[in-house]
Amino acid sequence: MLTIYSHRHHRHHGTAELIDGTLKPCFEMPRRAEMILARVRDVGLGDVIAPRAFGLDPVRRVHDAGFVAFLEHAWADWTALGRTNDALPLVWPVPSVRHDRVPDHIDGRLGYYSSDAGAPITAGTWEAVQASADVALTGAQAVLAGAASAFALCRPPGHHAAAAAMGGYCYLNNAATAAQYLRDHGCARVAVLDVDYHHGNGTQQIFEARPDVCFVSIHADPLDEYPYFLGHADERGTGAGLGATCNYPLPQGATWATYGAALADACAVITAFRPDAVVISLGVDTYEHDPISGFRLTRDDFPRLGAAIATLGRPTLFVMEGGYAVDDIGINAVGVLQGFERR
Ligand code: OKP
Ligand code: ZN
Repeated sequence: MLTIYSHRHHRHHGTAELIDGTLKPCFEMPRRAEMILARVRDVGLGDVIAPRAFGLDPVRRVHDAGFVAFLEHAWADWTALGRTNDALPLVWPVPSVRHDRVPDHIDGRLGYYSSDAGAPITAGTWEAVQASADVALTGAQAVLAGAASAFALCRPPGHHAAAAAMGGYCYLNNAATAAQYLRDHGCARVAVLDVDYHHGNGTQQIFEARPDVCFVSIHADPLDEYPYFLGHADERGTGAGLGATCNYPLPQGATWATYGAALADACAVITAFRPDAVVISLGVDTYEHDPISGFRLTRDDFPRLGAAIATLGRPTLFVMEGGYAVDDIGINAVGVLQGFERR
């Protein structure tokens, strides 16, 4: 399997995140991608290539132009005030206030364009974020060119990013950008299967009203896990997209017995959709030793996950999302890819 990787992800390295009421070093760190790349090379998964530069047009197919411009200029706007620490929001437009005026001040803009304080902007964030989108797009292009599968080793991740909001370590939605690119270049129907421990709220929001991109997600019940406000089983899509969104919220402590059953059901839903291509939002924070998550998948379960995805029998683009047990992230992420190829 071809891997697409950009060293430019190193340009994004947040200092701290607010967790349990205290500042801790960011769990989403450069070593995550380094460990996955090392494992790709160790097992000889296949060639590793750098991404091509696609520019921002394919990104704006799923993101608001004002939001993209905000991301591009946020660091300059922040440092223009003499600030040198990571840029973080501190005030948000709750539903009862106005959303029709975009603030000029960077503090207002950070809140307007975010869902939480979990996505710090640093000097090199925009460069890394653009590279991550290019990694996903280069993977989509490989699949369009006839590859049975490809691995977009994206960092930072993307599935919490909505059309006009960053959040949850995510800035641009790499999986959604790739899915839209597949739609724009010959695939009539595309399925996104999100297996990250956290619900892919951004991806769901981007596609929920559309019948041409189906979104299926298996994740921790939002009643007791981030992102809290989306991911319930009764969210089935809206308008023309009704029926093309499917959520499997699972209880804390879920093991393969529970997870595998949900996955089999999810695969049946995707097969019935008859997609021309499948995009996997690949998070391995479902792992039993993940430091911020509550499922109990083992190292041996990840190849099983890949084998189940292979039964879909469609061209498949894997897009890296979460996973914070950094010492084992390479074994687990590449384990999924090996399970997919071996079946
Ligand atoms: C990003 B991805 C832990 C707080 C979690 C944000 C998590 C973002 C996960 N109790 N805060 O989906 O892996
Ligand atoms: Zn996650």
